[in-house]
Amino acid sequence: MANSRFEYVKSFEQSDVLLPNTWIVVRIDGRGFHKLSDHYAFTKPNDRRALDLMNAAAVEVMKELPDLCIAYGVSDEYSFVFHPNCQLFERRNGKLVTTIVSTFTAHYIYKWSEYFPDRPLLPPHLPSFDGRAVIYPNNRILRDYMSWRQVDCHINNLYNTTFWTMVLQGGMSNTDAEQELKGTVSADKNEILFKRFGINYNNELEIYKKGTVLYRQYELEEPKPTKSFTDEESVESKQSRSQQDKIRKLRRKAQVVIDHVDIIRDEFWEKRPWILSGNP
Ligand code: DGT
Ligand code: MG
Ligand code: MG
Ligand code: MG
Ligand code: MG
Repeated sequence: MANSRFEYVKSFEQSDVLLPNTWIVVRIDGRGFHKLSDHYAFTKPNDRRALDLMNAAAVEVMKELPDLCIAYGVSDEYSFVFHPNCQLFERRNGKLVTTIVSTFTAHYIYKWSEYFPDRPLLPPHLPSFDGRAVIYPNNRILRDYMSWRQVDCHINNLYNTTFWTMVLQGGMSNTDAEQELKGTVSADKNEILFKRFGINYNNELEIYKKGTVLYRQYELEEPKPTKSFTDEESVESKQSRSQQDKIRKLRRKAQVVIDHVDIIRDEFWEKRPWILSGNP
């Protein structure tokens, strides 16, 4: 591009490069989904179609961005995780967040009619999402972040399941149900569900209790070395361009799995060492 006397304005742009060698989590969240879910009459407390649509859009994001190594979704939110060695967009915050938000939103809207064939999407009730990037300095803290979201899913789902059962099956008013649930712990809610409605919370669907985790499954000839990645190693192991391209190719070919499992305990991570190691 030719230089012009206007070009100095470029110097007003500020760097927003995220710290190197840290996990990057981009969390997106539906804007005003309380209202949107009412407008399109989502089933309470969980609408399976709405969750499946969130998951389908997130799978497309994973496919389009092979740099992503795992994602976790619950309700109207999704967390997308980039490995510390990720160099996508030179780790620019704005580029990463806006690309994820717009790619997700595009697929969410594109697929809407597949999941809600009887409820056409019409303005002004169009879904949109906000997004933010947060960096986490080591594996432990990244896992604590993921655990935090899954615990949140469990707490909210137990509350919502109990609340809506009291209202929809028990005929209570919203205010009365809310009042009764004030100050209760998990055991109380389990008991209300079981004693009053014969519902064993454990038998609720895993997708509701645990949320959704997306990761890549590799069907490789031989199992990958299960060496797990340490923080020191991440500093040392600067990958070359060609290494990165090779990894990207492998990731693109891998199948994106939709799972509803515990990601708090070690088992999930030990069984799939490539997620934390970033290899591939
Ligand atoms: P925000 O994020 O500040 O723009 O506001 P909201 O309204 O999106 O609030 P948020 O994100 O804290 O809570 C998510 C809302 O979405 C919550 O009010 C319930 C609704 N929602 C999400 N999934 C479902 C579902 O499966 N069924 C129903 N009925 N509602 C859902
Ligand atoms: Mg919010
Ligand atoms: Mg929201
Ligand atoms: Mg939310
Ligand atoms: Mg451009």
